[in-house]
Amino acid sequence: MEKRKISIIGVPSDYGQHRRGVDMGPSAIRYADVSERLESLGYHVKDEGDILVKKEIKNSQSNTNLENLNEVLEVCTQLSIKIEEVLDQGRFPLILGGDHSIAIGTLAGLTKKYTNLGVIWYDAHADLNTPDTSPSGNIHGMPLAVGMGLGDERLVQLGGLGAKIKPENIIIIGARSVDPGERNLIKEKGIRVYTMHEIDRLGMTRVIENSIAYLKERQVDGVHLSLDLDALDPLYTPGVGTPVPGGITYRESHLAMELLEEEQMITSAEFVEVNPILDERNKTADTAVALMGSLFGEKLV
Ligand code: 6HN
Ligand code: MN
Ligand code: MN
Ligand code: MN
Repeated sequence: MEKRKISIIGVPSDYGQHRRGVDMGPSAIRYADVSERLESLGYHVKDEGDILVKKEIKNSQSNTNLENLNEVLEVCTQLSIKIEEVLDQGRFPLILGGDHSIAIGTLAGLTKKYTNLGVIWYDAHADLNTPDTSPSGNIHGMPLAVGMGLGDERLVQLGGLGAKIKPENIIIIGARSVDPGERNLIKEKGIRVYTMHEIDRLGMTRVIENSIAYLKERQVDGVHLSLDLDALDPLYTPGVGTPVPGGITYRESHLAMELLEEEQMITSAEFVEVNPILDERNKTADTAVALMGSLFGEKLV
């Protein structure tokens, strides 16, 4: 089988939340040898460099329900254009965050090509807040809602498409910190969620097998993996801004990536929320790259 061509896109943005340092995520992941790892698996890897993110002094006193909206809009607009370009070249977009607000741009770019996109949201959080329900005003808690067409119109209209993903094409895996407004939305829209409870009860194998079967039934034309490193337990990924105990293990996560690879279903991926300032000797970036290895077919024997 012909190995795919991968384009790495760095998005050094920390505008979706309050903790500085996550803008250095792409550097930390590159330092962990992402290109070399994927090239060793036989892929043609092109590092597209970083999306240009202007560094401004953030007003920590600001008290809005949409922190740094203009900066997030600018970053996401550029990212969506870059992704479209990469897709046009027949390459696999591999996006390195940055905080999770960048997924607004990712989804906008992807849905220029995919009209029935499936999304696997691997995260401790649901990221389904709107400005009305957000407890923090941080946009990194909103990208999945924006993808469904909910929330601030300027974010929703990014890329000019409005709603980009159908609620029934979304699967959240690893949730264990869900806000009241998010819980209501999950129920109202019937979004499929595998919380830690289901992962414990079913095991990761069935969680992923069920997810694959579900997305096939939906007849999706592509599947985006949005992997927030805080889905894993902070034991394995301490370098994240919003850690939540009781998370997915390192081994379960590798298994998940391996099962997805076997199915050859994933058509784009992003690894977000790596914050090297909060990390222990680049452990979180190392874990991200190790998981990419499994996602792209690394085998021991
Ligand atoms: N993330 N639900 C919280 C909020 O502020 O909306 C936390 C969001 C975390 C977002 O980790 O990508
Ligand atoms: Mn604030
Ligand atoms: Mn997230
Ligand atoms: Mn999260």
